[in-house]
Amino acid sequence: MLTYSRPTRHVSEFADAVRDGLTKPGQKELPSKYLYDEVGSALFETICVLPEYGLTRADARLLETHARDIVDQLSYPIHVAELGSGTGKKTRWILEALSRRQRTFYYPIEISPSALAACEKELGQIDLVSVVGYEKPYLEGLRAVAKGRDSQEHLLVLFLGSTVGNFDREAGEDFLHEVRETLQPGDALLLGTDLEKDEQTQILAYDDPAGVTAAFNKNLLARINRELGANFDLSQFQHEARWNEMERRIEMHLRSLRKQCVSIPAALMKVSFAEGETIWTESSHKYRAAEVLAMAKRTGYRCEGQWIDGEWPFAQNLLICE
Ligand code: AVJ
Repeated sequence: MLTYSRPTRHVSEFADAVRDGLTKPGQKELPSKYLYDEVGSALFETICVLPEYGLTRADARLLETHARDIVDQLSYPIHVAELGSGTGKKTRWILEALSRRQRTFYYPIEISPSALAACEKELGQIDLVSVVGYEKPYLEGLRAVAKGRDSQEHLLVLFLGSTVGNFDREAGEDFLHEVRETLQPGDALLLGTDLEKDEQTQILAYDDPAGVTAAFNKNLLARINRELGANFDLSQFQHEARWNEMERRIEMHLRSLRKQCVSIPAALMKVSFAEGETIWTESSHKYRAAEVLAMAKRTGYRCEGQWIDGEWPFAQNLLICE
């Protein structure tokens, strides 16, 4: 029998989430935010350079091409907060465009310490840009940033990479509304949204032939083994990417290849799987350009600009708080 020293807050939160998700009646699930530990974040960086995953390149291309037009629509002085900055690579274009007009503070909000450190290093070197990282969940971090600002300063919030697509459509809209509530009129939200495209292209983006996305997905089980002392046999689970036509989203699952039982000591549980049963680990909702505008309008923004990539349907939406 293994014993554990008193778990840290972070470990017990993870353990609670794992227990909740794996004891759900019907479809088992795990929250996608736990995909991004140090290994997961590194695997995601690799996904971003896969030929099949055009999303990140489209996102970056739009920022590189239109950074000037985007910053021309803002009210000054303005500082930048980014939700889930990752390593912050594509943010450089916006920060450089802003630094031509003013000294800029940049507040990356990121739960992965390794990604946050990389981001501080990558973007801390731009002239006239000061980086202050927050290792916090999105809204908690954003509230802290908003609280610390002077009354005449505006905020530009970046929510790039179609991360909003991880939320169900309704929860995504609620989230935009919550972001709006932490902001002031004239503040801005730059929202990246992946657009619907043909099914084959979408599936391949989440089930690449080199197996990087499969490794990214399975790392969640490896993380449960590492952090919660579990005994998942990774060779007995298979990565699966599905297009859910009704919900217009890609779903990632892990399929149990046989009937099996796994124990997760730090979550005080044993869990059994039927052959073929899946754990649902992530959703990536895909949008229509007009749908994003309607969503923005309902949640308290007006859209000042929508830029769509010509190669990989993806939209950059500049939303201004009413
Ligand atoms: C970082 C959430 C935008 O949904 O496309 C990539 C994550 N998962 N491949 C996405 C992801 C599998 C990605 N987001």
